[in-house]
Amino acid sequence: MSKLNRRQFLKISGAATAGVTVLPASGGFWEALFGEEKRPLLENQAVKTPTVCEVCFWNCAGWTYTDKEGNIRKIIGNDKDPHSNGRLCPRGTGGLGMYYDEDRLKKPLIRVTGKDGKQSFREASWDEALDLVAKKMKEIDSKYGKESFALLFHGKTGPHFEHLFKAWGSDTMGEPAGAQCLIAREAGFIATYGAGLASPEPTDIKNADCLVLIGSHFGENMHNGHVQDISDMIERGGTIITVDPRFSTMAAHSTKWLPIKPATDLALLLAWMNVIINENLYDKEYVEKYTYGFDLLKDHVQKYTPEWAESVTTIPAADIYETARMMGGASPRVVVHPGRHTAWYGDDTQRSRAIAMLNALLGSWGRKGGFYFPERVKLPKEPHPPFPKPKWSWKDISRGKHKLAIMGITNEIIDHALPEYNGPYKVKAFFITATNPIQSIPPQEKVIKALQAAEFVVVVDTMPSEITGYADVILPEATYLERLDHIRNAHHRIPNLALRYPAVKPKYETKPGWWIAREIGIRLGLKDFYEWEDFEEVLDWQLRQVGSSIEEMKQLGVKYFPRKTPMYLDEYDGQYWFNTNTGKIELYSTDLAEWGYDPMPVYKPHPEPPPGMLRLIYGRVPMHTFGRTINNPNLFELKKEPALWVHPKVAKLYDLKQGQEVWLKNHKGKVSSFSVPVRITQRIRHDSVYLPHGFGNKGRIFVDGKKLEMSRAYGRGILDSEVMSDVYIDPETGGTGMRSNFVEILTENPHKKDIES
Ligand code: MGD
Ligand code: SF4
Repeated sequence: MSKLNRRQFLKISGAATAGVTVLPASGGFWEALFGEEKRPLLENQAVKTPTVCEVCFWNCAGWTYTDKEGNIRKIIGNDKDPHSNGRLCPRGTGGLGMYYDEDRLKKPLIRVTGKDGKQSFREASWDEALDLVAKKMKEIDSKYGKESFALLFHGKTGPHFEHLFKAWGSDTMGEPAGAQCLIAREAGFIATYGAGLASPEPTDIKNADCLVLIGSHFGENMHNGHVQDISDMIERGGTIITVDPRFSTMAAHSTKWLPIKPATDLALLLAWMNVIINENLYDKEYVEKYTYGFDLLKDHVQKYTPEWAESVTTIPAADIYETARMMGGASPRVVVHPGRHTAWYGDDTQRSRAIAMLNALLGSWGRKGGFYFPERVKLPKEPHPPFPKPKWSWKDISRGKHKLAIMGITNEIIDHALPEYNGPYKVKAFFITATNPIQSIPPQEKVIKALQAAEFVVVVDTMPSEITGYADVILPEATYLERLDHIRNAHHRIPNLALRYPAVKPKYETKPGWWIAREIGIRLGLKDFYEWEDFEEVLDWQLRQVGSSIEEMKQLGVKYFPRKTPMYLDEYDGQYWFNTNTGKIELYSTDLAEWGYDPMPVYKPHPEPPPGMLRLIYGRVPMHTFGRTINNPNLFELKKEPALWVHPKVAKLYDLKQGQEVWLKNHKGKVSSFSVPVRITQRIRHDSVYLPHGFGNKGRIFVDGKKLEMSRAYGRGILDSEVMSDVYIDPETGGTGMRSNFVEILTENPHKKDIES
């Protein structure tokens, strides 16, 4: 493949170069904000405040610049930040659009009519809205118990509400970043190494000679620091192997692209292990010293030959041999990347296990150029009385069925709110903050049914996204640029802390999450859990325990602390004890065996597209994070709507023209609400279509008779979740695989009759 220099790569991967502001120098958004006059911003005219980006969950640290009139003028990266190295991605640079978006929720709202997602609200004071929330929480408690009030959350605002719920006595909680994203990956690595990965993943791409990406579309999904490491790797001439049914941005810069048949990745991984073991390409000393079950694995993979895998994956056996040898040749400086959104096919823990095991064979876990051992600062938690013990919690809902459910499983919490659920753990009310389950927890029909059956729903959001239409009370949160949140304390090469501090006062009548949670807590009689007035006091106390302070962090933004333990395995003199039953890396998992799961991954075929249908695969575009950015005025300018990628053969079959608007109908007859233009391209396999996630917004509420919606994003593109009727449950974790949904393309508007009538 062509060799690109770093500058070209970043340009392609991000549509704009990471670290260079994407705001137009003149016109468009800038003009809309500040009028015709284009005022240059001088350092001495601005106040510089540290922030941590919330546009995606890489959480880069940066600086906001606020001018004398109190306008936030720009956000840039913090040079000291290991997540961004001083360069924000286009989404992060455009993050100030979240603050300036005129469609934002501005005041607390209380429902006045029914509950079908389109109904009416009236404005309320904070006191009235918070009193109502507290009253309803007490009511639900007295009728069903506190545990029946479930919390769904996401992002940095989540911990404020977790604290509230735990202090009150409910631990019925979950986030889509678990079951709909990375839970299976974490479980697969924990079963192998006794350790998960968290974020940012401790991949030592900086020092790697070979990087293998299995469905990880870096550059399109962002992950800023890693994109920078990869572009350096490209410059160094490293080997990159990308496995993807789509010729992704990363595939375009890879040494080898393997256009795998969707749903068959585990077959490829097993065949790679077969070659690496049979051709003695594995790291013998490492495997002998640190692993358990090698001989069992050797026997297990014998049947998974590259020739067998060719028939399953459609990747030629010769390519499987060649890429296995590339990995073996680079061992241990190889990263077989674990990915992040791994909720694909319902065998996701086993696929992630196979990735973990392949890394172990290559000797890359804990090795330079493979995976380093990350470390974080031991930051004490704020002191408070012990949390009361709930009678039941998310663990009772999920752990019996899924032994590796390491966090609340959102879709199971939702199942427990359905009218047909008659068991002991009934969910009767929801508190939903910074997540939009209508888009993110398919199947959509179930979520809607559960929300409609609930006796009370509170939504804390910044935007009138779909979920607000199902609320009884809507509480408008200030954006990340206007509020304090917990200190970012991520695992990293060198332990470090980063501060998010408000650049400006909250706009309109919005309030920060910590304030909302505390006010509810006080109304519930939980004063002992809130022995402070302002969350800044908590942060300052925490920082002082580790020798810093808010004042210092306001100057630094990011502060480093010394490592206490070695970063690589070799520095432990063979004394390393893995946190597994055997103390070794488990190629044969003793836990999985004991709990009745496959102790080593076994390939099982997945559903195939019915005749005439195509598999729906989905992902990200560089300018947007799920649905949270689609109305952001800056980012909307960069990407207004998605396109449906279709292969020329499919286009011919349906007689499609480039850019033609189409609708989708899935294998259960579910039709998309809106249309999307087609992009006819060789870059996608003929058996699949590709649709970026997060578009197709149809949130619309009425406030005192006036329509409130995300005016730019409303109705643009198709939401993938709308045509996801089936999810495949990962038995080990309960995670929901979403990639076995199938669609046909409709060229006529299926809603035409409705419109005409
Ligand atoms: P977002 O679109 O970020 O995704 O799932 P979600 O967290 O539901 O929705 C966040 C909501 O938070 C939006 O309503 C937004 O307006 C609001 N919001 C944004 N910022 C703030 C804030 O500061 N405070 C408050 N209170 N609200 C805020 C993400 C999840 O979705 C993930 S992590 C993955 S990996 C999965 N991806 C995925 C997919 O690709 N396809 C499908 N079909 N489903 C998916 N589900 C998962
Ligand atoms: Fe923000 Fe981009 Fe960093 Fe994500 S990768 S946190 S959007 S700057």
